[in-house]
Amino acid sequence: MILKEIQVQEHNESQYALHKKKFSFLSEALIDNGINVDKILDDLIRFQIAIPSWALGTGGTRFARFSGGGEPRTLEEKIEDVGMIHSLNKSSGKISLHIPWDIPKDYKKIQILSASFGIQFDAVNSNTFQDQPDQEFSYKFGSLQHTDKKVRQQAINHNKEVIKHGIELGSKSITVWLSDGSCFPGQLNFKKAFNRTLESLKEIYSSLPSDWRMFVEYKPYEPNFYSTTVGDWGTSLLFANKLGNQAFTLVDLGHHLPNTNIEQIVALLLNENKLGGFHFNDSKYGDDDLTVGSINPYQLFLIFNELVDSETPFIEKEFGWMIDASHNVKDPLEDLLQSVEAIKIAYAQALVIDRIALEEARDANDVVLCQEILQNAFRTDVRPLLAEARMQAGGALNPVQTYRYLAVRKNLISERGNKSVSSGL
Ligand SMILES: [Mn+2]
Repeated sequence: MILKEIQVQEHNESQYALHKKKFSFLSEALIDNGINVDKILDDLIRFQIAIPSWALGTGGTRFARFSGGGEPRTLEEKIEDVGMIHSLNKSSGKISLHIPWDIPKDYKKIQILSASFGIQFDAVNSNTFQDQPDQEFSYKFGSLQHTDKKVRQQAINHNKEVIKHGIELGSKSITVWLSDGSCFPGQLNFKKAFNRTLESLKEIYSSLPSDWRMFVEYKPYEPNFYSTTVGDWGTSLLFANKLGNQAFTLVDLGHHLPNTNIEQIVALLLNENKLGGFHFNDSKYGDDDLTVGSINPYQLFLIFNELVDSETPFIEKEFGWMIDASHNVKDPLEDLLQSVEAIKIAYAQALVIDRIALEEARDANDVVLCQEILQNAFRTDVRPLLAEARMQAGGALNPVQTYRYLAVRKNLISERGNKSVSSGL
């Protein structure tokens, strides 16, 4: 199903009068506070967040998977679904592919298709956390860390192949997430595992084109439950520093132990010029991969507070902005629309922080005022700014509502069937 801009605009018209009222009220208040509203709108229009190819179908748990129907069956249909999201929100002009789930058969055709939706290719993702039917050696005891050089070499070659697919599609980065680690004390020699992983990563790194970046993603536990070889941001940063200036740390919000101060990690990585990008999601207990902003929107805002607080204009930073969420009970496309919205709300709220006043209050140790300034911004309802930016870019004033009004899922089910299953987890 392909949306026409006119369908979106027609639905916008029914909501325009109310939007105009809300937007005028907010923009007048912001302008009174010396905020450049046009610049914020421009920044919001330019900020694009990549959709992961694996989030377009219903995610599962290790217990069950309940398909919602109409899921994309091929890479072409996944790109079509990202095109659908992008035509509604004008903020998802990128897709992040997972190899081997999304190996293109015809690069040129895929590029023409994605360009027709205005979609570019963000980071490609390798997969050495599960065995593929045709592979010679098993990753049961790890991949890049494995004790057997032959297994490590197979995993290295896979990563090099992922880079090759990425080059063909115009991607500029690879994300390496390893499930390597151990389940029981004594199973693994930590130092040897680290050094073998480093040696393997070095070989992959050496095949990176000069304009590419490598993102090293960390995670504290699962599927290994005693140790993970790239277990935290410090370990990822160690690897990135040893690899060179094309290697960076990737922060997946769900890959932290409960109550970790993620915004401080982000600030320090920015300070070291080693922040590569994000996998956005939300969680209450572990790596829950819930909709961004559904559990802890204040944390998301505090992360954007750090991102905006920088010499380099935020929008010119070349980070990988990616969602990594997938679950069982929502329509995946509605879920992704909600996630993108939550990210952009946090961004817009961070843009309305009075940064000069905040820095002065910090210097004066006025703790109360610091909190007042931050929370004034966090409690500003910036949604009319997002709606205005989307409308100016040709998208929907209210993407989820428009999606439902146009009965997109019903159409997808009639096109693809009720029992289609998306490739992936
Ligand atoms: Mn991730």
